[in-house]
Amino acid sequence: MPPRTPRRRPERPRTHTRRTSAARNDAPVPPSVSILDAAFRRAHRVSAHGTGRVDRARRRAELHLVRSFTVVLRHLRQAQRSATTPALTRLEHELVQLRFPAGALERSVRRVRTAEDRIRVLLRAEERELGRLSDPAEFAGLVRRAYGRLASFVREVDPDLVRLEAIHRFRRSRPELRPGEPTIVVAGFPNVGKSSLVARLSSARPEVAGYPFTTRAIAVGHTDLGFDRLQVVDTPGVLGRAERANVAEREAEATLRSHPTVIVYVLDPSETSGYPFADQETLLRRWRAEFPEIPIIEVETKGDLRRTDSGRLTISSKTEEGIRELRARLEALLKARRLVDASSGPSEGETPNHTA
Ligand SMILES: Nc1nc2c(ncn2[C@@H]2O[C@H](COP(=O)(O)OP(=O)(O)OP(=O)(O)O)[C@@H](O)[C@H]2O)c(=O)[nH]1
Ligand SMILES: [Mg+2]
Repeated sequence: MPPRTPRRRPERPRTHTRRTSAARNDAPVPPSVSILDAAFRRAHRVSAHGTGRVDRARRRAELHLVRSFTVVLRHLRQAQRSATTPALTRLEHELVQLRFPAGALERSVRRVRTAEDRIRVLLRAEERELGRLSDPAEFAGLVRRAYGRLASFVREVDPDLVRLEAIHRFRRSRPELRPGEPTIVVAGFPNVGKSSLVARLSSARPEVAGYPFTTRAIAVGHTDLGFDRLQVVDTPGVLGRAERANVAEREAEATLRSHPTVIVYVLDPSETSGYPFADQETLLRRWRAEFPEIPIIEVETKGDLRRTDSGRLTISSKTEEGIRELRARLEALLKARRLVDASSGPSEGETPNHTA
């Protein structure tokens, strides 16, 4: 009797690199490492049944292929889904464009999809090839080669998987602005008292501090103004230097472009913010021209420090002066637009203004 060829199982490939100096320095582990590790672990937990030795070996090889490829495909799908679901609102899309290179999300999704397609094609080709083989000794070699190709496809999209995860985290770090809900955006120069006012008007408790750019990203609170739910959005300060705007200022302006129901423009006549009143009025004029379709309520805050005779509503987040009046004006404005009173709802032919 000829000596039996020892049955060779494909070795489970090692996906954990040895601890290199980079790894010791806590360099991030590429996503492909954990994806492939999960895939190969899953593939090697199979038990194959069959009528004979060859049959069983073939079945085992087939299961190794199908299981490992399926796990990888599931991870790639999940990576795309977590970055793109729920579908980005127009504002979210703008915010992502501001924080990431232009077109980065679309590019990464496309590349990961292409990798998925190539992996599916590879799986079919390897399954066909396996069907043509008859020697169990060759099965293991085929699986090993297929694993190698699979690994290289996944490694190729490592940068995209990293990017998709970053976009997913970025989206989670921003408040969920509901497109159908009336939205009040509080905006103005830095350090004028926007966050203090948002805290007075809504459930939000944003950080308040006596220096500019305390608020670096939009935040949302809710209020009811006696009726329905309203979103109150706190924004980073804007200096109005269109070409030199930092990313926080551009985030604030993107929020205004998202078509809120009403803007509350906060001016600080005391100039304790550090910015001239005249410059604050210039930005207000610019925005009025830029957003003619959005109602803007102008308020002068820090009324406990300084007041003017401009005729604008004077408020103070310290003493609460004017807050009740501001609420009443907001309520009247929203009611006039039939957005607040739940019983009336939008009238026929009227499309509610909202952040979409
Ligand atoms: N006296 C007085 N101080 C106020 C009032 N409102 C805000 N402040 C102070 O002004 C400073 C800035 O307030 P914030 O609410 O953080 O201002 P902001 O516009 O959100 O600032 P950024 O997020 O940096 O743009 C803080 O020291 C507040 O305590 C007010 O009505 N009266
Ligand atoms: Mg603030």
